[in-house]
Amino acid sequence: MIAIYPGSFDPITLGHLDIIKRGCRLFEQVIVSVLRNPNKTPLFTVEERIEQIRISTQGLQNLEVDSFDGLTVNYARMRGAGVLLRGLRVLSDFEHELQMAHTNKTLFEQIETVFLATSNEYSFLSSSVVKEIARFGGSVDHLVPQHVALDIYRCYAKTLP
Ligand code: COD
Repeated sequence: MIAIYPGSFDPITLGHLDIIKRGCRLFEQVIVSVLRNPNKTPLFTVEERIEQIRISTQGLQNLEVDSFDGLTVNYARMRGAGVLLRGLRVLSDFEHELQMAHTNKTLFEQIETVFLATSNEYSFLSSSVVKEIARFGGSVDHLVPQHVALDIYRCYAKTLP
């Protein structure tokens, strides 16, 4: 079974990475795919995020990194995937994720959404939290892979006066 793990990954965090590694143990193939979203102004370009994910996931044999635009279910259908993999952290995630899962099911009957509960130590972690800490000069070394932390510091150093 092929599972798609779709997301923004701006940037990838240790929470994402934990879901990816666990997903790779559950499914024959996992495709981590970055949404090309023209309505958002991300910190990193799609190409930069793909590269960050590739470096972070080296050694995972059944993993592919890709990007997509449009509806996730259309992309899943095109890639022959039967599962959308998602992570759950808090109750508010659940409401939003359940709505998305139901909506996706109305668009593509064969698709199943599989939720993995966050590992305890990452339950507070999101890409937004990481960016907020870094923007105000804090350390994100314990929240993202080391090479991603360096990219983030470089990014914010550029924006400082
Ligand atoms: N622990 C566990 N899981 C985590 C953690 C953590 N610390 N951090 C994030 N996650 C999970 C998130 O809950 C999510 O499941 C996934 O990782 C990706 O997170 P993000 O924040 O990088 O990406 P999202 O949630 O912004 O991605 C949203 C999509 C791009 C998948 C969604 O907007 C989408 O499908 N868009 C395409 C248009 C579409 O098809 N719309 C119809 C659906 S209603």
